[in-house]
Amino acid sequence: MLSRRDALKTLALSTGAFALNPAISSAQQPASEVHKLPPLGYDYDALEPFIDAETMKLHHDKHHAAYVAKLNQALEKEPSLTSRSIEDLLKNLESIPESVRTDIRNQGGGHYNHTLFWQLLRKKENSAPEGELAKALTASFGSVQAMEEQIQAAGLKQFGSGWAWLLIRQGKLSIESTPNQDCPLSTGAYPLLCVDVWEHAYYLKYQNRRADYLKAVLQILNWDVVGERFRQYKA
Ligand code: MN3
Repeated sequence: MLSRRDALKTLALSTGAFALNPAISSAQQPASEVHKLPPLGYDYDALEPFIDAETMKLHHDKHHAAYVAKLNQALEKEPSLTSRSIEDLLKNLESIPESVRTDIRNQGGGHYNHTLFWQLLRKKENSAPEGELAKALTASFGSVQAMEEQIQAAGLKQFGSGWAWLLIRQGKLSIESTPNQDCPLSTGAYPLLCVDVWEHAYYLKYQNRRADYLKAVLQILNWDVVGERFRQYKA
């Protein structure tokens, strides 16, 4: 007898073989593959014990994958949008036909926000902002520690699901939060850093303790990536 797990695996493998058969594949790129789930870039357990492997696996393979799949489904209704990057779509939500605007905002935002979030996580002792970024953070918030406290406060006060952000708005560093999967690109800001505060990001390990989760994430932020985004903005 096949277990349910084996049966699902067999089904997944046979579905994959079906999709790869050139005799039945379409010559055109199907809309369902316009946007792809990017790899996590590290093992599911790479952030233990700060973020557990099971959460990372579900969060990336199920939640993020669902945003990508639903974004692609929405684009099937508006093929004219398939050549535009996710950044371009989110920066210009007003230009999107109303029939798919909410899907682009929610599913597209979910895709962009998570793609950035994975890049921002890394387990490394004593990681901290450096160089121009450190100077700018200190000038704007008083100290790096004060900046971190504000990110934690933004994540805590976001009611329900959403994100906390360090971003540049009108040339100034700012800490904000957004509800749902709303992306600051849509309101003219340039995101440097984001922290997912949806319950799916932390509930398995932290349950209702969002503050503990935020504290943990602040210890595994990849400040090299934030610094690089800051340099790109300045360039
Ligand atoms: Mn999430």
